[in-house]
Amino acid sequence: MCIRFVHQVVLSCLLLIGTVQFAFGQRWAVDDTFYLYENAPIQLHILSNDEGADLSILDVEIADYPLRGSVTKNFTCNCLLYTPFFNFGVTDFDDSFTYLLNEEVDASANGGGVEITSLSTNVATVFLFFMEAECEECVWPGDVNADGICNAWDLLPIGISHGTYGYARPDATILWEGQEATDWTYSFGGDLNYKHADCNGDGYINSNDANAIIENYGMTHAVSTVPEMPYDSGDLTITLEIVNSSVSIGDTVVTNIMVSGADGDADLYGLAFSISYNIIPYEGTMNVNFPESFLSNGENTISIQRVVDNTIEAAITRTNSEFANGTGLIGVVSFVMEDVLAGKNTEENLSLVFNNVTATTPGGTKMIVTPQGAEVDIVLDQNTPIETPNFKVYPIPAKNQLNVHLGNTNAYLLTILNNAGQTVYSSPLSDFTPEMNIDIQNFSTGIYILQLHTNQGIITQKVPVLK
Ligand SMILES: [Ca+2]
Ligand SMILES: [Ca+2]
Repeated sequence: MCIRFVHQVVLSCLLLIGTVQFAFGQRWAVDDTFYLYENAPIQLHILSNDEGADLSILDVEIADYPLRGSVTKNFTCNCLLYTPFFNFGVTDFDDSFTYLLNEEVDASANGGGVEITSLSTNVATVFLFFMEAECEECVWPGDVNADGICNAWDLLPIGISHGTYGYARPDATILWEGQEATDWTYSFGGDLNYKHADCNGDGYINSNDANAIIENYGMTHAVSTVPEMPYDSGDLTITLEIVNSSVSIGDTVVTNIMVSGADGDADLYGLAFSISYNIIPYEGTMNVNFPESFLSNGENTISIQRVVDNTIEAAITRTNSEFANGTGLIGVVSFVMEDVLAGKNTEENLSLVFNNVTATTPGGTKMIVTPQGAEVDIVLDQNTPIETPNFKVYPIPAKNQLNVHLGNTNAYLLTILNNAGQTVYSSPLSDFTPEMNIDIQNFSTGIYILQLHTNQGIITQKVPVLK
């Protein structure tokens, strides 16, 4: 559906009160209050609803007629005349009708309606509403699989159709709105035209179209049906393996994403998934890396990821229309653990769970996937706050140099992690080190985690760096 907001003002010599009402859904109009007398017509200027269009009342067709009055087109006022029947306002208080507009005149509108509610004898509120044109076949840039939401799963059809040419969209943008587009020759395995993968509308499907997914991530629009990709018989298992044997607050948690097929090697083309977690990571540290693997050799793949609430959503797909065959590690999830969720206790485990795992073939079918999550113990006992008198980190935010006053922490190692949980600085400390002046000129803007390793545990301090 193409979004269009329209203001409506109805004028009448019998106008009593006009109040603006921000109506629900697709309705957007101004209420008007009329005196209604039986058999006395009122003028309804419905065409003012259709802002910018030069419409004639000839372009209006009444779709559903009112039950307690009559409606006619009036060429003099270029409006509709509504005439209440005999008992309106006395024993009958409500009425309504709908109308359609000629789409050739205004493709963005398909009509509207009028609701009449009598407040008391002879006084009625008349509410005109405007219906937007149905645009079921429109392209919403980023919602490639046309399921009504823009997210990681939309990357998979781009991988399948990568390199295909078709009709460019006139006046194309990647703004989140329904955009008219001519059907291309090809469709995905389901009833989904390739035009939806050309997010930027240039008539060619390639990695640039994934930018619309990033731009519009999480946006939604209404859909009446969702095209489903058919299933293939190929099956594979995807497993999370947490590398840490136990996890304490402040630790960098590393989890491998492993893939295998029914008989060892797997055939795989694209993969989208979310992983939910029951802990709080340091802001900005939750990350999925797709290192070189049987699926990705650094070429012919595109990937995307986004943290959404307590999950991370990610997708990777090949773009060369050829299966990758192999087994083993295809991704690494890493984060620094800040805290357990409220209500958790020492008996809880860190739990990572796969959701909505979708694997695709080059031909556009889905494969059967068996997802397996992972758990490890959370160790809270070691995390009773360590006394850190005189420990100071400054300036905050830091720019080119970071000063760390160690006080009496007796730390033996200082490390700094980036927001992907990777160690970017490490230095052993001796008992005689009262202060460290660390050159961070090569650091880019972001949140870093400074860790002091002591015999009592790890002291963690967030350090924002601003260039
Ligand atoms: Ca989608
Ligand atoms: Ca394109």
